[in-house]
Amino acid sequence: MFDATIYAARRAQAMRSVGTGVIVLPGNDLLGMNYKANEYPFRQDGSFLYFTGLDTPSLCLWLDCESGEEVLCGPEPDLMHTIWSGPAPSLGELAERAGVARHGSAVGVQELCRKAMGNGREVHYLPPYQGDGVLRLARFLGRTPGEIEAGFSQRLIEAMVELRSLKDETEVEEIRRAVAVSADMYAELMACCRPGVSEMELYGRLQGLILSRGSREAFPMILSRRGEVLHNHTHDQILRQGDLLLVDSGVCSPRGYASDITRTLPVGGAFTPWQRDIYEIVLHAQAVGIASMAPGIPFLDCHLAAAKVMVEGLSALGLMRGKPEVVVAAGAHALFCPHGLGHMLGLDVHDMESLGEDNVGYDQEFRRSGQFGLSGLRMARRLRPGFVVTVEPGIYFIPDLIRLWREQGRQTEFIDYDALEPYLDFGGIRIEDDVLVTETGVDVLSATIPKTVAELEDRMAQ
Ligand SMILES: [Mn+2]
Repeated sequence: MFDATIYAARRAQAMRSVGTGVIVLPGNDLLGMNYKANEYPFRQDGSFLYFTGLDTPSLCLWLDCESGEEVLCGPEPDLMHTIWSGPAPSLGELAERAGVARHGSAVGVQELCRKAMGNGREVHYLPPYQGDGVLRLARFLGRTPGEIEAGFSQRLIEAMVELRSLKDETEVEEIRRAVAVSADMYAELMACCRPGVSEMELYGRLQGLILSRGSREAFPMILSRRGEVLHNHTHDQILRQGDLLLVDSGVCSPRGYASDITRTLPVGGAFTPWQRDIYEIVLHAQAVGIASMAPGIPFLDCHLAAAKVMVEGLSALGLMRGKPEVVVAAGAHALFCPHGLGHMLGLDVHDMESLGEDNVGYDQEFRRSGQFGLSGLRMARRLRPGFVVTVEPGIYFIPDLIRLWREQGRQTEFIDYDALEPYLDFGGIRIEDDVLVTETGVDVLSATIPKTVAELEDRMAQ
């Protein structure tokens, strides 16, 4: 945990921003995997963690925006808890750690809510994303689950996004610590990514390394020789000479901040000429995307700049044609890159996505496009110092998508479908780094993890 004063200052800022009414912020509960007592590993809610630092299930934070009163509610650990799960700090101790003056029972929050509503006060809460969270709020507020899902507070969302978007030095340091574990993990990957090794064996080794560093995954790892499947969570293949292996992975720092890194490696240690051509395009697109970033620049512009580089590169290979600005405006490049350039990173790997992607990555100035590809851009708005954003361009050859577009005669002005035929089993390449926006430009937090062709081939030859 950070010092209690940090959490107190964050809460005070949120109460000032929301201004009137009360805030009720439930933390996450334990979730049953196949029955109640066999639980998934516990993961605290990002906003609750941001306000309390408490990684304990079943708590709820109550904040009165007008009086400044703060209450931490939850169950008091009892003898049965000690017998089955070990001794745990009392609720009072937890409240003290988080700098919250008062604490109360789990039912206390319901009384506080009902009393506030009885006095005609507004109760602000964030959109719940787990069934249990919906039901808890429904109980607290005496509303139906449907009413709860619709009744979240836009004002509280905006206050949270403003606060959590701007990472201070201690938070950036946490992300650096997560990135350091990822760097070790990718070094291990480069040492053992060989033909004949199964994806599952690599997956197990990397999991072991993460755990041995006292860390855990921020999201389920993508590790696949079929990188063109964007969120491929299967690990059932054997690596073959000449494959590309795509690994997209992130871990949690001690205080819960995430890293999110992707590397694509040549199995056997050397890229084929075709692979190198595509790899260099993605790498160049990433470099241009990062170089475009600065305070005040819309991330949308960085996305479009990277997209143009991909069009130029694919045109040089004879796969596309046309003026890059025109091609990108038409969205033809999305055949190869159907996702956005990146997203915010913080306590959540897609930071604050539970608050609604548009609330985090868009604002009054930028509205989400409906165009295929661009519609997947999670973050468009202007960058500010303190933002941490991933930059992750990719080029994928998705056979079903290519065939469909060809059949439909889509974007034929810009795409040479005949030239694409030999690429149908190419797979996909993505390169992802974590980038901090500074007062003057950017700091690539994951810059030490090898990614140039020469670095990767050198490393894998060792
Ligand atoms: Mn990412």
